Amino acid sequence: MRMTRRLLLRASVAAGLLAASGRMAVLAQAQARATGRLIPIVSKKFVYEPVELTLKLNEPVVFQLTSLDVVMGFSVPDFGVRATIIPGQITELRMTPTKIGEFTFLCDVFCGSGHENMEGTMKVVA
Ligand SMILES: [Cu+2]
Repeated sequence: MRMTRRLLLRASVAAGLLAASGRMAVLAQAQARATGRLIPIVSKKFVYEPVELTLKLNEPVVFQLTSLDVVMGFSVPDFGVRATIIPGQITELRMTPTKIGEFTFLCDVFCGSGHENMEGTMKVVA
């Protein structure tokens, strides 16, 4: 009887440890997802602010995109990433620049008469 109780105690301690380590793994994943320099970008017809970004090679960034008026897009074709920006929300887009140079980011959601010229420059430096 005493033996069984001890075994049960051990089993519950082991289960508790497993649950705790599982929670820690989830926390570590959340931290990894959140890692990256935060770069707020505000869009409105038909500009981005800032219109020029300087990023470091291989440094992960998280763009925090907002729109002051209509639905916009934010696309960086050279890095194969894009997002749709909904007014009143912060849209997060992660990217790690893996090549040096000057690249264009642009709106890829038709937003009005100035849409075709809505773009900015992304410099990636060593
Ligand atoms: Cu647009």
